[in-house]
Amino acid sequence: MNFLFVELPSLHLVWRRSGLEDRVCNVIRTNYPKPSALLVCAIAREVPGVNVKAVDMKIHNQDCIILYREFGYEDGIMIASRMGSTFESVISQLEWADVLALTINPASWANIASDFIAFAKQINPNLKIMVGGSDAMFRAETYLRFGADFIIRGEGEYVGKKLLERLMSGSNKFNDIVGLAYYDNGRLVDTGISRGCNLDDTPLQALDIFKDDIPLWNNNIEAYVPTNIRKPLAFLFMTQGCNQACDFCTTPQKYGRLRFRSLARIRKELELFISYGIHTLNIWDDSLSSLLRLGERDHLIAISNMIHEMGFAYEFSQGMVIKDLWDVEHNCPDYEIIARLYGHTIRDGQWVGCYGEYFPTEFLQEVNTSTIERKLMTYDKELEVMRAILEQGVQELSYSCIVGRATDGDTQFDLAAQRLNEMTEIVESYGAKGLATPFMFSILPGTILGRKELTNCQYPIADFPELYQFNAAPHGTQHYSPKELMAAKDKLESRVLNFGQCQKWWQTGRYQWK
Ligand code: B12
Ligand code: SF4
Repeated sequence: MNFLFVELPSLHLVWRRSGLEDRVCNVIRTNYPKPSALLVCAIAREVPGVNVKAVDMKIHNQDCIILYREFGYEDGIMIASRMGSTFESVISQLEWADVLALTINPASWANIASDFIAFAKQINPNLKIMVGGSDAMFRAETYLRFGADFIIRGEGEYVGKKLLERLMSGSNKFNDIVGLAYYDNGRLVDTGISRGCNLDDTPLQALDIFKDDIPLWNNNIEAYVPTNIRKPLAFLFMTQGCNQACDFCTTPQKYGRLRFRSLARIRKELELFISYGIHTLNIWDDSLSSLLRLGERDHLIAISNMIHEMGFAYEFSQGMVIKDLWDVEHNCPDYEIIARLYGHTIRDGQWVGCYGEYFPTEFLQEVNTSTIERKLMTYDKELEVMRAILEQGVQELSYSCIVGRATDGDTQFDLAAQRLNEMTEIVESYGAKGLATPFMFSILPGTILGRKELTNCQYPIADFPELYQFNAAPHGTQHYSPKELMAAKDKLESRVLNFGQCQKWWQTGRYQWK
């Protein structure tokens, strides 16, 4: 059986208004290792008789921008395009395949997925199409209507294998496989969400399948990797799930409770990276520091020691739960753990240890951030943790503010601007680079909020999925219409980024350091 994984082209969303410059309204990220592809391909090839190929359409042909849809948005139009390889460029792979696998995590890719599924079925009507990821698993019927045959709900480790085995055997019985949605004679069958797999049983990332792309994995997430850090880089996940329950986040519903990998398993993955010449990591765990709350302090320290011993430079691209870095007993930052996680040395002329992090402050527009989410602390304590991290000599820090909650108006935006600038000043006073990245609050399927409020948006997800990606406003607030909210975010950006940074961001969807 021939199994093809396709990483679809990027979304490129432009807001066009009369008399104003066009404005890119989404972050565009391309040159990174695709974690879902690397894992799903590894899962598939564990099934005897399955041949695996993969194509990353985001990383190639980035000059190619093809319009696929326009829609009215406030006083202008949104122009939605695909950026990357053309559909036509994968015809021969689609003809070769028996199974097509897609991962659709961000909802904003839904219409690209829909068009690609239709295209793939036209090229090869016998294809079985499987789609997983955050958006597909929580909007399974939408993706089945697009033409997908199976939706993978939750973790794919067991589901993926079982499903492929069943298809290989010619069986039509799938209703005993937990983690699937599909139509059986027009009737929806939903076997629930698959969560809680043993992370040590997960196969290693299928780097060999992407070996030609590895040299292109040279960009981290916000702006650029410092020049003194070796490229290419790899993505590393050592835990899965989360025991917190922030109401805007999909992770707890998607993966369930926090679990972690053994040191031996992590070491194997790191050895694999080294064998491909990779010495830099983007650590993407949703809440790595929550190991502390699980009573796994020693494990966290051992992980950090091992990564250092093995000579890796790394950044915490998803950040840490800031509150976990606070020593409650002594009422100060947990200096010991911060030194372990964020420290570095120079070995043989190379940076070994932490060079950067995303610092998830999230709701700086609130006077008391700690009342918004359990994972946050008061602003002054957050700053203390930030200073403690900077003392370790990290080179760059990005920090966010999620704006556009129902109560947000001018006062909140002013406070956000003031605090983001204050943070930049602090970061720069340590000789590091700071980058403020305000995000638009979006209510997503699979979140606590989504269950209550998804249908109240002026631009519902079913019709306008492109707007659900943290940089466009599918809704307004009590004080702003969607258009005014967009303007407020632009103004905030112009207050916390310099002219060049704003131009780059608004014109290309890419951040840059000052
Ligand atoms: C790493 C990450 C990124 C990376 C990589 C992209 C990616 N993988 O999607 C980067 C930084 C590029 C990224 C960017 C964005 N992201 Co992001 N990202 C994540 C994060 C933290 C982990 C996802 C991941 O890679 N996990 C590891 C892989 C292995 O797991 P997985 O994809 O879930 O796959 C497993 C299963 O789902 C299943 N599976 C999936 N597909 C398939 C297919 C088959 C056939 C099978 C069998 C199984 C299967 O099996 C896999 C193994 O268990 C998630 C949060 C989360 N915990 O999910 C957010 C998340 C996916 N991101 C999100 C968003 C919104 C974005 C952005 C739009 C944010 C922004 N404004 O910039 C951008 C857009 C992406 C882009 N390229 O421009 C949202 C999506 C929510 C939604 N429904 O829209 C999430 C869920 C975070 C959140 N806020 O809740 N992201
Ligand atoms: S935002 Fe972070 S801490 Fe909160 S539920 Fe999601 S993963 Fe957990």
